[in-house]
Amino acid sequence: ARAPVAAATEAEIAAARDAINAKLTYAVGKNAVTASDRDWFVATALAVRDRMVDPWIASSKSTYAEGRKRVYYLSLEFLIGRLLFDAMNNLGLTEAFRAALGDLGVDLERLKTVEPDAALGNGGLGRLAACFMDSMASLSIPAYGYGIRYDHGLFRQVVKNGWQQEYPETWLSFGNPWQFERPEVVYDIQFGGSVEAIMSPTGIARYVWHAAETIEAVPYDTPIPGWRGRHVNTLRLWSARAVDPLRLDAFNSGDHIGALVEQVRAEAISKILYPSDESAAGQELRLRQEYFFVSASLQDLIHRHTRTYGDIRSLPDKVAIQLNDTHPAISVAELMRILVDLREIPWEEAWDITVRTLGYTNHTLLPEALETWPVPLLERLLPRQMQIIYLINAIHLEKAKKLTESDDRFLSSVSLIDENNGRRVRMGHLAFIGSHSINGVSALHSDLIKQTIFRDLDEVYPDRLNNKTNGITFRRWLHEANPGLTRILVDTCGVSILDNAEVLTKLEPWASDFGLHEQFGAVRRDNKIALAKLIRDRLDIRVNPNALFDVQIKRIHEYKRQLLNILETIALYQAMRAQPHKEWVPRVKIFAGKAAASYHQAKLIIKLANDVAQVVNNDPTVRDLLKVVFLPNYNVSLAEMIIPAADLSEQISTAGMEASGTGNMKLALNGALTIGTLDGANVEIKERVGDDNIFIFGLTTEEVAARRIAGIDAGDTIAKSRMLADVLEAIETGIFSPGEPARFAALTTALRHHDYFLVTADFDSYYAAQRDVDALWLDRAAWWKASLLNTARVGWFSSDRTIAEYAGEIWNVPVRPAG
Ligand code: DL6
Repeated sequence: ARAPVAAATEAEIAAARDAINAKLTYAVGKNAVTASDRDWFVATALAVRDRMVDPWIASSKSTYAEGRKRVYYLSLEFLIGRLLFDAMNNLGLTEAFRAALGDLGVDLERLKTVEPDAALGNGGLGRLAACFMDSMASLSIPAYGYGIRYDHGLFRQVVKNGWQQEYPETWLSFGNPWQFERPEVVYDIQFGGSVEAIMSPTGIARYVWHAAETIEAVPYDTPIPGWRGRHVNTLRLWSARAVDPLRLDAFNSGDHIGALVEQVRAEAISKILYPSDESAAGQELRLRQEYFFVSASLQDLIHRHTRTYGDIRSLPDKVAIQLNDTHPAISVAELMRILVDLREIPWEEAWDITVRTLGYTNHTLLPEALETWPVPLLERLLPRQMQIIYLINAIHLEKAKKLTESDDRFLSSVSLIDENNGRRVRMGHLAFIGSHSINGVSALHSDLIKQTIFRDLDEVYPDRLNNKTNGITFRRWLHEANPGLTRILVDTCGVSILDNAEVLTKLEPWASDFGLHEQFGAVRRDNKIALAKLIRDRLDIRVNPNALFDVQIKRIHEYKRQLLNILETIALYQAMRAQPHKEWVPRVKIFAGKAAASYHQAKLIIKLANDVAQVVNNDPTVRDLLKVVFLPNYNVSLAEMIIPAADLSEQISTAGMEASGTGNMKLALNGALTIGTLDGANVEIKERVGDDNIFIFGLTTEEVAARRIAGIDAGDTIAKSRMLADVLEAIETGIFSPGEPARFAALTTALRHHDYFLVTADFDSYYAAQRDVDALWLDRAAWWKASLLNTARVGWFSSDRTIAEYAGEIWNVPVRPAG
């Protein structure tokens, strides 16, 4: 497809060619004859990186010169994916580099596939952080992303005989051309030991932490250029290093392994990303990771601040720190320790500085994902921080008592210490109390956190809770992922859509235009052909590009209800078998996503999807009418292939459980129609695209809550639905697991008895909504009108809008859009 931007000039192409050649020769050490695709990729990436350095330095210089406030985004996850097209697109280099490589006999699209995905995140939360980095740079906000440079990102998923297997992922094994190592900037990170109270004539003067263990944090910087390359920010990821590379005495005495033990322990901190999406990994190593990156980041930003402004008291005026979920929540105690113990600032003043500097974003209501740490663990690992948490809690409870003197329930609910489960520190509470702003990530989610987990804290600290509905960067999820569609949008709405997503509304008057429908259809078809080829290459399954591509791509979780989708697939399959000659809408059901390694139900859902695929895809009765595909190893790059090819977007979580979702936004932007519940950001998508252009079904949040209180009687529900009963019976009699009918008993038993996620309750309305989808699909003009209106009306979900809201309402920093 033609790129949506103007072609490059001869001079630009020649300059790109020279730069790539020079890198290939002098940085990679190869010539054109011997160079592999990987060598060409590295040479190209290095040539592109060079173009970022001047604006990077200029951005930093002007931030210092103008005394601008900086934003620090602390996130344990950055799911950035590949960077080559991001960088080239934002710098306006794509066409020059494509042509230059073409002159050198190299295909840029092929090079793209050589770059490994930087999968330093589990899912939505990490991908949001990556979109935010792009938008902060595009809005010229001086910002740093701080995180961990994991040696191994999210595991590689292999599906063997239908079962998920996990293998380590090795994104760094061929080096990383984007990064700048900064070995000269190293911070000591300490753990354990004891706390000494230094006495003065009037009592305790101060506390000194004598740590037992020190490790080093070494930063690696990746420049993040914004749209049109005007501003370049830094993603600074910390790597853990032992102070000494080995214990020489042990080595010399012949203990070659023992000599390395302490080093291995130190370096384990940045070894691997925890593959846990929605549940706190109750591991000591996880807490060590969290403190490691918080301590390094705070030391770094305070060093930068005091070097520039001298006085730490001006921190809230010049610095905003955003905590991405509770993973960096220990920042509250650590910043207090730095201010009180190291800078000798009185407690009240230090607390005021801390609260005015910090903001906290909550990303989930799921109880298992709300981090808590055992008090004894914190006391052992971070003894001084634990003392500070006690003191924060004592002052906080005094304040709370003034509201409700003797209400024990209220006080135990707002306390930082959960006394019900063996004394644990509630990290969400710590982040809440220590921040001036606490936000949810969609309107519904923000309402729900106010009514549930933070209801009582909101009474003590009113006016802190707010909403910032998530967004996505259109640069990656439209311009780069779907250049064909972008070209049409530029031709129809004008080139300013590249700068301002809201301009997409100019498409609305054309929604019924037959010519535009044809163009949209042609691009979608090309994208579907490309995806069909990928499916054939990877799975040896042939799918019909004329069929409706029905897509559910996200982490596998019971609340996301891939199981509901599979049950509907089985029902459809049975209906097709019963009436093979009816006019069916041909469908390809596409699933992709990873399950946490220890999450057995989720892994069983993957197995069921694969087993259903096996039976359906090999049944001649349904021929080309129904195909089921489970694409292994879902990651950012695979999402970029699937999303532009999707006709239908499955957003079917149990209402009240998905905080926001962002895949829902990416798919709607690319023109897929949503079938979904009134959950997360689906609610706002519906408000914007209009009721006629989305398929909503199922229980509402209130109805879900009422059902759970009343006690769910799935047996009753199943008895009332012939179709659902047949589907369950088919699974239980082993139609999809011949010879092993009990294989999926853990799933069907859960459905028949407790069905916490209300799959059975929503089944009939979901099946009916899917038939509405079929009906609209058959009316091609109506379908394309709805598809166009989705694209036209979701401009608001740009992460530029989200970041502008954070900037104006939380961080108090100005934005300067590039366009
Ligand atoms: O806010 C980003 C993303 C939301 O879109 C998803 O709905 C939500 O599930 C996800 N939350 C997490 C929570 N993990 N922890 N802890 O990943 O955040």
